[in-house]
Amino acid sequence: MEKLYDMKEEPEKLILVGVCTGDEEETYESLDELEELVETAGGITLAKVVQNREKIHNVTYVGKGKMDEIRELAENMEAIGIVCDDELSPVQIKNLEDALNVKIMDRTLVILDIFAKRAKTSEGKIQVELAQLKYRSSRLVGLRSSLSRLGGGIGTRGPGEKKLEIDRRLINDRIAALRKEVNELESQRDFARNQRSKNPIFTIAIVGYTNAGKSTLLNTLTDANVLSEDKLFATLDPVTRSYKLDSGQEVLFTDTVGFIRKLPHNLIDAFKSTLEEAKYADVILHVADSSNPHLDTHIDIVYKTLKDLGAVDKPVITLFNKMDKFTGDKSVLKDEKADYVIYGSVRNEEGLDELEDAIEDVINKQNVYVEKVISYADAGKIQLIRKYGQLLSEEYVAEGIEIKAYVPNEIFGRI
Ligand SMILES: Nc1nc2c(ncn2[C@@H]2O[C@H](COP(=O)(O)OP(=O)(O)OP(=O)(O)O)[C@@H](O)[C@H]2O)c(=O)[nH]1
Ligand SMILES: [Mg+2]
Repeated sequence: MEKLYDMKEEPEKLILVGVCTGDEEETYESLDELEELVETAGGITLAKVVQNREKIHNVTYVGKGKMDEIRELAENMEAIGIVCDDELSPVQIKNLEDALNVKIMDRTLVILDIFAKRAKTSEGKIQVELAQLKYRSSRLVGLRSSLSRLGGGIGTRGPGEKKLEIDRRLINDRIAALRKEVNELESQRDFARNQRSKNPIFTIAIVGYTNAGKSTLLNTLTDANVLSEDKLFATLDPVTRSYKLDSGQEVLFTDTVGFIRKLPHNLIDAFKSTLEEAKYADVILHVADSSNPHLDTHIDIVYKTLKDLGAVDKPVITLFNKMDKFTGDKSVLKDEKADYVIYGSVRNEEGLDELEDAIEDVINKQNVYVEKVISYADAGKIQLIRKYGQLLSEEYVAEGIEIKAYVPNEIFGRI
């Protein structure tokens, strides 16, 4: 996994801490992923500690005994901090800080740090900084000593390497200003969406777990030139590109930020308008990485996130991607919630024809069949059908042009 920062300073040496409240496998998977996140943010994992508990400790995250163990481990290994795998409350941070005397971080802080580094557009930067400051403002008491301990490192950098504000009053001013900008951007996006919905162009939202190959797909189909890399969260800003299907119909593809376990709610809030692309799409194109050993968990998380975003009751096409790297038996690749399942490799351009067939099929199911003679005076309407629907045939007869076509409801009304 590529690192985000050129480390001028020593990478932060960290101990990861998780609490297992039931599913042991899930706890370890999640910790492995946290290790990847930490590495991406420029840290080094020295050890992983798991505590089995009925539930996460309200005020100290782990129990007393575990805390002593972690303190000793941190001393012996010279760790400068710990990263807990769940979002810590202000009280938990404060208590851990007092008891362990090292830098206290959590999964959310690490994800926000990566997002800050990745943000490229001004919208992305505003959204990330807002999420970071909201996280920070509610935890200032506990965090202050943690963050000043080193004066830098994970959790202290905003978009553009800018140091995040520490002063409460300044933080609140900045949050208010950023929120205003986000609201403005949101209404612009709503406006653009409204304009789009007047043109009944069929939209396809590409969603999936981070690193599944979403941007690679968009690039392959449309020469979109979106950054696609073997990194977590390579894409933050939504990109929409038009594409002409074989039938001649035009559709729009939108690629956005990938999903992950425990996606911080501050991020979901700040990125709401971006993430909502899925909610307004006509179909969900779910890209999954078949070669990932945790595929099933990833699929569950994608559906859970879609539900949280209100993107439900839509046809779903699942593309099991990276089949070139998949070595097992295909029968284990299952997605019972999907209406269409395709196996392919975007890198080798395999499965793209089937994908297009599935899209055409979804479209045709939503379209209405028309057989009609259009007068020569209205011939312009045929252009409309070509663009938004599927013109099966046209024949010139005495009264006009006799057409057979599939068209969206809106167009049906207009002809
Ligand atoms: N082997 C293999 N690798 C692929 C395939 N498709 C994409 N990749 C690689 O997977 C990595 C991630 O691809 P991206 O397209 O950036 O993934 P993404 O889903 O957009 O990821 P985020 O933007 O981080 O959410 C890149 O290194 C791609 O080259 C494939 O079919 N086979
Ligand atoms: Mg991407």
